[in-house]
Formats: sequence, C-alpha cells, structure tokens
Amino acid sequence: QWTCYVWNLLLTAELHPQSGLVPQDLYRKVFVFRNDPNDAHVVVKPEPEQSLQNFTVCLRSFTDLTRPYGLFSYATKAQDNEILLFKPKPGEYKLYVGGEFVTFRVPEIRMDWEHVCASWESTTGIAEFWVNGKPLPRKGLRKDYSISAEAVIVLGQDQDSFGGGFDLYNSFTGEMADVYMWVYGLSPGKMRAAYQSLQLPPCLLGWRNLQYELKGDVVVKPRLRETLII
Ligand SMILES: *[C@@H]1O[C@H](CO)[C@@H](O)[C@H](O)[C@H]1NC(C)=O
Ligand SMILES: [Ca+2]
Repeated sequence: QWTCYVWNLLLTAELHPQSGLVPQDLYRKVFVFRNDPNDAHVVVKPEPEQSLQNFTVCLRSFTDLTRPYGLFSYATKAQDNEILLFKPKPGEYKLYVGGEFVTFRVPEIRMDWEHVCASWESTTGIAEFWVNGKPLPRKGLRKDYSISAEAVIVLGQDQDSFGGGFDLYNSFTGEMADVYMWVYGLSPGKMRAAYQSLQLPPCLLGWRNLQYELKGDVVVKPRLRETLII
C-alpha cells in the first residue's frame, strides 16, 4: 500500500542515495524547543523538491506561549513568507501564501496538544484550515499563484530572509510532532486521518521518515503520552 511512510522510504533509497541528511523515523517522538526566546529551529528537507500549485501542511504543537510564534516557515529567495503557518495569539492562526495571508479564528481550548492542517489550491485560491480534525470556514488567497521549489523549510521560527532573519520573540517554545506536507489538498477523510495519526498517502515531508537538522537549543525526546489526540 502506498503510504506516506513507504513512499518516503522508496524515494530516499532510490532517488537520493547520497543525500546528506539521514531520514529518521520520529514515531512516538517530539521536538522540544526548550527556551523562550530562542533562535532554535529545525530545518527539514522535502523529497523531492518541486514547485507547487497545491499543498497541505499538518503538524501538532503543545505550548503555553501567548505571544506570537512561527510554526512552519517555507521561504524562497524572492519571498520569505512563501508558505508560513503563524500563530499571532491564542485563538488565531495566520496562513501565508506567496506573501499574503488569511486569518483563521480557532476555538479557545484548554492547554493541550493542538493539531492543525492548512491546505491551499492555486486554481481557486481556496485555503482550508482544520483544527483537531474539524474544518473552519474556508477562505481564499493568491489565486493562480505558483509556489517556488527552491526553498528552505524551517520549523519553530518565522524566516524573514532565506534560511534566517528570525525575530526571537516570534520563536516557538514547547513541543512539536507529526509534521507532514503533501503536494495536493488532502480529502476530508485524510485530514481526519492526519489528526488521528492513521495511515497517510504519499507525502513530501513525513514524520515517519523525516530528513531534518536540529539548529540550536532543540532536542528530540520520546512522547510523554501514547497518543497526542485531544
Ligand atoms: C491542484 O489541484 C487542483 C484542484 O484540485 C487540480 O485541478 C490540479 O490539477 C492540481 N494541480 C497539480 C499540479 O497537482
Ligand atoms: Ca517572514
């Protein structure tokens, strides 16, 4: 069966045997960003790099921050906010595509792991935002835009230049897990599957086979709980 996990394994073995970063299976693990504020981040490598007309990004995070922070930052040389998942304050997310953004207001929940999936399609500009397996009202931006392939993807910071330009007071502190990216919009069923940590279709970035580099004060630790589903 073509799952995200198997797909990554095959790509890594067949297409990128010499790749510098060794893909890791982060099953039941998390990234812990320990300090506030900090310049810690994780650089992740997509397999393979390609320009995008559609995408879905999902991840889970756990924090007690109330100030703004960047979660997922995909920057190109021309546009630092090519794709950006940013939380300006509790109860709100901003999704940037090609330098523009839409705001999604999310229900205030008790402090716990929060799972989000953001998707966007160029043909309509429609952006979906799912929180803990449930969709918010859809919004739209950047119709007919195309996302460039040559990018640096950083977790835990907002890049303001290609691979850097971090505002330390927009850094993430806390725990992050289950980071995925697809080159298409996931179906509602797969959005829910991502929330539930079920089997997922072939992906560009996958938690079970992630090429990553830790930069600064961030560590990989086992999960404290079996399941991170609220
Ligand atoms: C992007 O998604 C749209 C709508 O689902 C689809 O028609 C189009 O073929 C997709 N483009 C690519 C390059 O996958
Ligand atoms: Ca930025």
